[in-house]
Amino acid sequence: MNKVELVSFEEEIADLFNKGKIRAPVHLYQGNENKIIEFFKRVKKNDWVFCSWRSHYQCLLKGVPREEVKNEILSGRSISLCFPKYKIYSSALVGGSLPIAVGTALSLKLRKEKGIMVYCFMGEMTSETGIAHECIKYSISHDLPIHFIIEDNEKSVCTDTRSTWKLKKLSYEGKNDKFITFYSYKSKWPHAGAGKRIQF
Ligand SMILES: Cc1ncc(C[n+]2csc(CCOP(=O)(O)OP(=O)(O)O)c2C)c(N)n1
Repeated sequence: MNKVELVSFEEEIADLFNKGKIRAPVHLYQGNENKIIEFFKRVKKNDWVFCSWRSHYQCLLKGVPREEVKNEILSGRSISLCFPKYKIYSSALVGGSLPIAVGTALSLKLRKEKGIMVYCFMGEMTSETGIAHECIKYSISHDLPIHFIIEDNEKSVCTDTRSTWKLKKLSYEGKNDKFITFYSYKSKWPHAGAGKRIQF
């Protein structure tokens, strides 16, 4: 999927949400298309992808057909999209998917399964939680086949992440190495919803 297709998918979901056709939360992406498309060039069919409540782009880029993703969203499951056949899992709990991603990577290592990677996406506030620090520390120390992608939109719902922690620079900000990719983007959408109906 290219940038135009990703953006138009989110626009269609926003429109459906604002018309009351989706009766559950949606968390939309916008503004990170170039970065996430570039990142997905390295993600193979057999790799695992773990996400948060904001995962439409990852599902589409992992190869889940557009209509399948849309149908799940229309059924009210945008917040925790899981497509086991396509090896993509999401959790709506802050930090919820992280230990599962680490466990998957540990299992791959213990079984000596070569050539399969685990990719674990999270927002920048999630990356400042204890659970993220533990998962990242464990993965690096044990040299697990996992890579964490931290997507920085500066906010946790409506709260500024940097002022919360009184940090000018976040813990993983600027990292771009074997285990971590950190990138920033600005979205036109609110944390949840699409600007017209109930939103956080
Ligand atoms: C355990 C838990 N606590 C609180 C929430 C409510 N919550 C949902 S998203 C969110 C903010 C997360 O911000 P960030 O990690 O930066 O991700 P973003 O939504 O900005 O992509 C919070 C506090 C939750 N889903 N789970």
